[in-house]
Amino acid sequence: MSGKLIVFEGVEGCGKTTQMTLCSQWLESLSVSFVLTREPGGTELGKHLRRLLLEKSENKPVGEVTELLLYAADRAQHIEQELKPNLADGKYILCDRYTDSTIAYQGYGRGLNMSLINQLNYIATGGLESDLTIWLDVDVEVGLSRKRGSEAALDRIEQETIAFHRRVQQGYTELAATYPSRIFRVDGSLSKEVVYENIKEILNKRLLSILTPDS
Ligand code: T5A
Repeated sequence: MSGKLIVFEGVEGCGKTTQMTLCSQWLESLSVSFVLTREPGGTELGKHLRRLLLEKSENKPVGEVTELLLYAADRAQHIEQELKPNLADGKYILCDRYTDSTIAYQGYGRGLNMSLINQLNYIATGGLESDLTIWLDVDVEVGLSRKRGSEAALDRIEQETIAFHRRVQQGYTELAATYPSRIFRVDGSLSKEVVYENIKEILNKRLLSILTPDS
């Protein structure tokens, strides 16, 4: 596979979508072939799974293990239909969330068994890791207040307790410390423009310098 898998991670409202849009405009200006995708919901099947996972339903709660399996199913489909073919085509993939989300949310957040999560991540991905992961680090209160300030209603996971979101944040902190050559922390509390410049610097240094030595 000759493309690159670049993943954006972080707690709710950390700015992934905003930064992925800016980065895609930059890649376009460099004539780099890329795709934008996300988990859950990067395939037709995944769109259905995303709705099931994120819709708030008072009388039909989603079980924790069910939730884990649905995220794994979404990922397995995404890998086969989107990630592998596009990587084989040499494309850059900007992906909103990947395996670290499952570790942070279902592992640290829900407290599910970490070796089970790692096994499921492996089954879903066949061992495909990101080439580089940008972790947008913001306080959970800041991220959630951004989400509350936007028009969309909070989804099922966003409505979890603050303690849950803090555990997720702790998960990202520990993941970044464990995988320093893959996960790069960017301070997501800075302005959108500054966050973008910081991400661009990392991408340029780590991935794009081969293609665009002068940019
Ligand atoms: N999940 C996912 C699991 O539990 N396990 C898994 O394995 C996986 C894959 C997916 C949910 O599923 C969970 C995690 C999630 O709960 P999502 O796709 O992340 O959900 O949901 P989105 O709504 O797309 O994303 P977020 O809610 O996390 O928001 P973003 O994309 O991080 O933030 P963004 O860019 O939309 O910005 C939010 C608001 O903040 C403003 C924006 O303008 C916007 O209004 N903003 C800033 N404001 C000030 N300063 C900045 N630097 C700003 N950047 C953005």
